[in-house]
Amino acid sequence: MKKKVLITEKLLASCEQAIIDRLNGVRLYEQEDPEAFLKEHGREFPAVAGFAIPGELIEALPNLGLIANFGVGYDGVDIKAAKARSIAVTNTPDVLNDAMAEITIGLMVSLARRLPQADRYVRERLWPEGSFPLQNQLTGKTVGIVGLGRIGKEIARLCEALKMRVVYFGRNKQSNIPFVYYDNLMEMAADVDWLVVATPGGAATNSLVNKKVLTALGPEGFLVNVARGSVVEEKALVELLQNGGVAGAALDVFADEPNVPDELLTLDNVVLSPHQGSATHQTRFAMGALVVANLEAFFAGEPLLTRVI
Ligand code: 8YV
Repeated sequence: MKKKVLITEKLLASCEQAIIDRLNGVRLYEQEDPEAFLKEHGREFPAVAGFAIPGELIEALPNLGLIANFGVGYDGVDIKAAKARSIAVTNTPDVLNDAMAEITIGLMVSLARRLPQADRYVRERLWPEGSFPLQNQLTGKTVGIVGLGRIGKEIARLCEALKMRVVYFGRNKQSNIPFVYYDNLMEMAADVDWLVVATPGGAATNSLVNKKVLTALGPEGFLVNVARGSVVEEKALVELLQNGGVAGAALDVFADEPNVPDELLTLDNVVLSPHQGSATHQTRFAMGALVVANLEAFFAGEPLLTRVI
């Protein structure tokens, strides 16, 4: 099979370069008329690399055999369309667990201790006028993790190091896990101080953290979302943050990112982050290397490293 890879969107520069140099990569997003380009060249590509791979794109690539997804979450890939044509899909698991856990703790500390406000307090020279108000602490609090997968487990480990009590919700109780399991998310939300969302996105988890769950979390509860905006009912969250129904939220992901609801921008009880959970040099480099390794394995006829379907 002739090596040729379609790069569907802007990826890490070094990853794109490796694909271009070693696998005849072509950037779709740089084409003047991507539709016309696909019409003319679509059949030349046995593989794509990217993270938004809708059904129409899959259709425009009649000889596609591999979708190498840049990211652990592959909710941007039309899995049904890929399955229907037996197209393999790979993702980039594990290499981002530490970065994801790190940002989660960063967001929790930022929200509990109001670090963005504290920074402004010093910059605005308010400190000489009096001390910054006392804030919340994580020590001894209970954190409920929604989705105790590879990332969730790493978050749990760091929360334990912060002397928090960890519980979790997921589809199934896991064996050899020392944390209390809830099969009912609303019940868990009612019992915890912090609810941390680390579950995959997609149809199965759409609005999983709905108004009822958020109401159960309550006026003293904090929400952290590092998963996908789709998992949380954003409108309900905004309402509850506005009327004190939830104490605060730290969000790295949004329903319609990069667009963030205006209401969130004016709230003081939120910390906002531009979907940067995995966005460190070392992690993105490792993710890029895994994308390239999967592509190379595919063209060499070897087993794919991290195949999801
Ligand atoms: C990236 C992610 O932002 O891995 C994921 O699922 O959401 C992130 O690491 C995304 O893949 C785009 O680069």
